[in-house]
Amino acid sequence: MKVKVLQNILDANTQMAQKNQRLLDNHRILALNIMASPGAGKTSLILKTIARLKDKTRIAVIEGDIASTIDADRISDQGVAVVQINTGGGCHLDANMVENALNNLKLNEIDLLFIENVGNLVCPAAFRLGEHKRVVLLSVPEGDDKPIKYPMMFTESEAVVINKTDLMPLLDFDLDAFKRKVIGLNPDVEIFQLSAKTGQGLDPWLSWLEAELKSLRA
Ligand SMILES: Nc1nc2c(ncn2[C@@H]2O[C@H](COP(=O)(O)OP(=O)(O)O)[C@@H](O)[C@H]2O)c(=O)[nH]1
Ligand SMILES: [Mg+2]
Repeated sequence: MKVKVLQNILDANTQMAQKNQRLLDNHRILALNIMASPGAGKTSLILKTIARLKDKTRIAVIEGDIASTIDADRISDQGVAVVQINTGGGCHLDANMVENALNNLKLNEIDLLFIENVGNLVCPAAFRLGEHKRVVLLSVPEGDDKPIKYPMMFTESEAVVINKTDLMPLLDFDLDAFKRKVIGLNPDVEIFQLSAKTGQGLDPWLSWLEAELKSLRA
């Protein structure tokens, strides 16, 4: 019985996610669901991307956190439209929350929408939001074994970003082993390695975003 209830919740969420995606498609907005552990660098990557793309791309952000507006304030300081969702304890965003957030954005003025999910390497993977692409960040200090321990996050994503590569010399992160594990789970996934702090390695990530934007508009 419990399984059935959970299934109903997931079905309802999937339907709402499809509705969100239709709305985004109608406005030709590329939406990315950014998922990772707390502190992996989600907000830092969004901020660096804003700094590099905002002159040619209209960007907006939906920030998901259990509490506070700290991240939304950081985004807003850059002059970018942002809506904060506080889940009040919930460990992930769902499609209903995102629908409410979309109602509070000027969709005609957006090309690229980042949805920063709640910091968690487990729950966000199970809930579609209406995004076009799912991106999981893994920062080097978290260790190269995480695809084995949290496989769903890696099987459900279209892109993996290895962040904090500037810390690589200090740690024993095995980059090749990590990539092998990720490709073993998800052979078609895009893998980027960068430092959201220094900006090193950012160009392939930006090129991928620009190509995705272009293909949505083609
Ligand atoms: N050394 C280093 N620190 C980073 C990098 N990216 C983010 N950080 C730091 O990691 C901490 C958490 O970053 P934040 O973007 O808030 O992570 P979030 O919780 O995933 O949004 C902050 O102190 C950042 O300055 C990176 O590439 N290298
Ligand atoms: Mg954040």
